Amino acid sequence: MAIPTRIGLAGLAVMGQNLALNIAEKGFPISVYNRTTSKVDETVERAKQEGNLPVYGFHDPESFVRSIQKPRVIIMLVKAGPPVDQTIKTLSVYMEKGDCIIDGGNEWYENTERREKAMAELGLLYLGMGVSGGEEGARHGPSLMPGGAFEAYKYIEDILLKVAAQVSDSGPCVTYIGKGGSGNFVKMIHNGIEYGDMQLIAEAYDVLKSVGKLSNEELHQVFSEWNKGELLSFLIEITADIFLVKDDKGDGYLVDKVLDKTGMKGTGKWTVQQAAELSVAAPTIASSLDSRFLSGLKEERVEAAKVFKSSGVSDILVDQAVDKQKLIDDVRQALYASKICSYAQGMNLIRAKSMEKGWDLELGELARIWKGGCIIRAIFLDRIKKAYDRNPNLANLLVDPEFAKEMIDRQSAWRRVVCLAINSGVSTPGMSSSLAYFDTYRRGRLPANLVQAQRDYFGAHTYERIDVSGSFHTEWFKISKQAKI
Ligand code: 2AM
Repeated sequence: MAIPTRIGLAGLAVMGQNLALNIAEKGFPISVYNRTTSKVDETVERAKQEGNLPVYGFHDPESFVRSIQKPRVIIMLVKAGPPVDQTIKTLSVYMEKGDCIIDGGNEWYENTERREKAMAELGLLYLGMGVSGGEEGARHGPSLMPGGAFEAYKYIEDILLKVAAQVSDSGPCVTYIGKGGSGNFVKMIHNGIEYGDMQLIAEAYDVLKSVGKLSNEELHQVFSEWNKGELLSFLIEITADIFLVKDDKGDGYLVDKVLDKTGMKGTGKWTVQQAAELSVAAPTIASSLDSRFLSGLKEERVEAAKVFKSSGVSDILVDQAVDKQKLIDDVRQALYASKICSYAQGMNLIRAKSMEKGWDLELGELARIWKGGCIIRAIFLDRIKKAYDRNPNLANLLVDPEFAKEMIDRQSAWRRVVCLAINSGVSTPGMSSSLAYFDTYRRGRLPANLVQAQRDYFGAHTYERIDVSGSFHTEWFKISKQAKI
């Protein structure tokens, strides 16, 4: 038995099992532990089946911890929240100064910072590491976002570099993110961006299906074709696959039988809450969250559809004749332009938090480690990385010269799709809010002057002028009553 092992992993649900097997497969003997011991045996059995991988199971926390070489590093993959605290408590009593615990769950970044401080008092190191890529990624190469004690990162850098997804032109999908809870924060924003991507793809599907009347076979072809160009990504690829799957319980395709209610675990909500906290506009991500909320109101929506139908309003308002090929091409461009806006919002959220916390995060490096392994992996991320390489202080992705050109080239198609959707009564909140974001951001003058005048009118909040510096207040009520037009 290769004891002491190089590293330990506690929490053997599917993600934990797969990550443990991945680490072992890369040549690092690993100790594993789980509260429910049957999962330990299951993991050891899998390790045997999958090529006699060096995975060593333990049923009690003490022998588990002691089996790991010093300084000990243990990755935890348990449910976020109190289970993490309980697992830390169980394991830390057997750990010694200089040992390290890594939380690989989707944890709220402030919990990680609280735990890092508490652990430091015991002389222990702590990392919060975002792990993206689902079960498949965990087993064969995830994108890893470790943040916290740099010294702890260094202990296991060699492991992470091998375990992470490998992208031929840009290396392993891992980097030291930064201090504190930055790894969890970046993973949270990654998930918010993922919400946006999925919503935008769903809207493209809805417009093509509901307005363009494309069949599932045609949708498969369209998405497969898109996956060869600028939209090439994991999510487009799996979307193309979904349209091929026939219903195993009846006629037709399975996607048409799936209930239109989206679940969620919270990271999208946290992203939008953070956007509000940081005063950073993230309308595409927010609209994808709202869409999930509204999707949950299935029964209400079915009733509402009846109310409007009886008043003569059907789901699709206008049965317009559309040129299918043109629509497909327009929707592709609308999707791409909307996606740029969504990523611009996510990146700006990360930058704002980085400045607030002094994390010094490198946005281009984040785009690089998202190029493989994770759910939002896409060829497009290479363009984002290059944009930040050209200018690390880029105020917004939209004003990078290359992205700006792409937006200009696509804006006519984008507007046509949003107009068509609006006129057809098909909601496209992600595409519409992306377009509104673009149209707001690119205007030198907004109607905010009027809002500011209203604020000064009713609340004497004062206003600034475009021509004279200083802060001003006007008796709007009195003057307007005296005014004659
Ligand atoms: P279990 O198999 O004993 O339930 C995902 O649920 C993982 O988190 C599982 O490995 C699960 O262990 C673990 N987990 C959930 N709550 C836990 C707790 N309070 N203490 C330890 N592990 C926990």
